[in-house]
Amino acid sequence: MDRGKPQSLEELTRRLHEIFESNDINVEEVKEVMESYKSTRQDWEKFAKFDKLRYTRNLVDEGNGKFNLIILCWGEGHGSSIHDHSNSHCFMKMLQGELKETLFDWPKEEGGQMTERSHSILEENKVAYINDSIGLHRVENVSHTEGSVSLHLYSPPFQTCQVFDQRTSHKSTAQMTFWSKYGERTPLTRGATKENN
Ligand code: CSS
Ligand code: FE2
Repeated sequence: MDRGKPQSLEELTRRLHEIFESNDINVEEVKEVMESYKSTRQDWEKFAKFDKLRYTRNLVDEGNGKFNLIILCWGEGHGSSIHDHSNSHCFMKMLQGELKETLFDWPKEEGGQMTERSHSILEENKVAYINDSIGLHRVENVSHTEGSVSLHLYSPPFQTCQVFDQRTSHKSTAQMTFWSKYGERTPLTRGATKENN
């Protein structure tokens, strides 16, 4: 089914709802529809909230329980840990600026350094895809002058992931938290960490 390019983030969200009504997800179809939306700042600026210290995670849509659509804002030099995707699909579309993605193999045992497989630069409007069978990755804004904004689709949604220490391969579980939901700052609950992954 081809109905042309989504003309707004809202239209893209509607299309994604339709696609995810089916239980068989065609990765190429999702990539194509996300890539065909041309990023327009007015569509997403109300979700794009930066923090000085860490990248932020801002919930845009809960995808009828099938997926989470999240806008991540990466200040200059901000990056993630090496992490997995909790058996979910991960699609990442650039809305502004660029991000560096470094792929890693799953560690075979703890103790040794993790193997860097490859890296690439994701440019504006491009979409990257990963899942646990492909491997692990680290995502970074390596720019010294520009913030980056990316739109992530995770299906099914997940609240924790595993993070890895590059030098030792040591693995731990990290909680994913939202800096804002639907454009509103999330109140900090007692005991919640301010850490991202
Ligand atoms: N896993 C990170 C972004 S890289 S896919 C997160 O959602 O916080
Ligand atoms: Fe990731």
